[in-house]
Amino acid sequence: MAKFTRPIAILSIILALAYVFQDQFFAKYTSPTAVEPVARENATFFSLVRNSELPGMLQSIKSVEQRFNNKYHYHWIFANNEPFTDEFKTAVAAMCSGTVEFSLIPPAYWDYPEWIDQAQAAEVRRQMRRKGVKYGDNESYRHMCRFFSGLFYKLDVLKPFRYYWRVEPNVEFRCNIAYDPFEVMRTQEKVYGFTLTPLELHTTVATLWNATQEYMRQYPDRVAANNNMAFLTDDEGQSFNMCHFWSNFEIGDLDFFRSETYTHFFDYMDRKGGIFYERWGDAPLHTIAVSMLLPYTKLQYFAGTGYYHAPNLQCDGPNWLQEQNECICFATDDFAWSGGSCLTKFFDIHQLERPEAAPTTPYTPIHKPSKS
Ligand SMILES: Nc1nc2c(ncn2[C@@H]2O[C@H](COP(=O)(O)OP(=O)(O)O)[C@@H](O)[C@H]2O)c(=O)[nH]1
Ligand SMILES: *[C@@H]1O[C@H](CO)[C@@H](O)[C@H](O)[C@H]1NC(C)=O
Ligand SMILES: *[C@@H]1O[C@H](CO)[C@@H](O)[C@H](O)[C@H]1NC(C)=O
Ligand SMILES: *[C@@H]1O[C@H](CO)[C@@H](O)[C@H](O)[C@H]1NC(C)=O
Ligand SMILES: [Mg+2]
Repeated sequence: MAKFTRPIAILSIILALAYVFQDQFFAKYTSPTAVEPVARENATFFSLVRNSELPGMLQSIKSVEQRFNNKYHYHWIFANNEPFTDEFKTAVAAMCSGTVEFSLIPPAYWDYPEWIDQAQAAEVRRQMRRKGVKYGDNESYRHMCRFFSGLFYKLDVLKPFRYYWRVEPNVEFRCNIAYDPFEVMRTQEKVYGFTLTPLELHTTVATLWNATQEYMRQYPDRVAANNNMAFLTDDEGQSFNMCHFWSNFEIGDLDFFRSETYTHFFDYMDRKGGIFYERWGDAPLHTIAVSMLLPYTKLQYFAGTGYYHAPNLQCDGPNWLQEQNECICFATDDFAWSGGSCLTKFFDIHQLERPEAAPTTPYTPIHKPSKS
């Protein structure tokens, strides 16, 4: 009997080992994606999101994967001020083609700084509620704005990375992105990439422009030459025209945000208290920072992505490109170059060549300054 059992035992062990390590043994024959590996940049996706937003997050991931990331498999970081549920983590990990990481935001990053008078902040929220200001009475929204303005880039999970691409729940890319925007950032030495440029609600930023001018007067050496400040005013600096880069889409250089140049600006603005006493958003704060502290050549407009975040859509590619990139959008629905958008101003003031198919209408001021 021993004569037979020993070979059978050995065979069983070999079969068991083969079963356990089958992925390693057979991957190169069976993997459907056995193609040349695509060069990847030092970059990650980044999403701040709540457990309750899981369906919208999955929809955004699906869109990003289909339109871009299925070729690259970039890492994706999800951050939350509350622990993610197992349901959230499992579903999201299954939808991402790259590695995923979940980050619990330190409580101090989702709290009031000690110089903020919380009773005054609560009073402002009550007033804004009476006036019907969007998100005006919303406390968590302000923590979100402060987190994106001055804190997200300090998270340990982002330390290993140079570039991030912010993705919110319920957004879509309605065209294929047939190149790597991260590669554009690195090779063209860009610091901040944007798509849509709408107007801010002036009731939420009543003293932001004053604070900005004060900063420029106090720290003239920090204001970059060839900057983008003209983008933000239609009356030679007297007032803010409400133009800003819509930060729900942004691709940025984390080394800039982590630098003393940026953090000095953020700390100054944070001390002013406008995030809580008004409703300064991360979008105008990022926009002012990159427009003041950098030459405009560091800013990159990413055309033709079909990016959609309600209610605005970018659909500005020429027909041939829309076909090539399988766009599901119509140029007639494009917001990027429309009269309600500030994009024409960005191209006009810097004498940049507009993308093919973009309208040639020059910028005309759209924000009516409030005379109060
Ligand atoms: N974890 C977490 N994420 C939030 C919270 N509030 C907003 N967010 C996220 O912050 C981003 C901006 O919020 P959103 O509701 O889309 O604001 P809007 O685009 O200005 O209307 C989205 O990615 C949200 O998922 C919150 O209280 N907790
Ligand atoms: C606060 O704003 C968030 C969006 O950031 C929204 O989802 C939530 O419903 C708002 N909460 C209140 C109480 O209005
Ligand atoms: C990626 O970028 C970060 C930040 O600049 C840097 O510390 C890190 O060394 C880079 N990693 C690689 C692999 O180049
Ligand atoms: C802005 O500053 C000017 C003086 O520089 C002042 O007259 C004006 O009241 C300030 N506006 C606000 C809204 O604080
Ligand atoms: Mg949003």
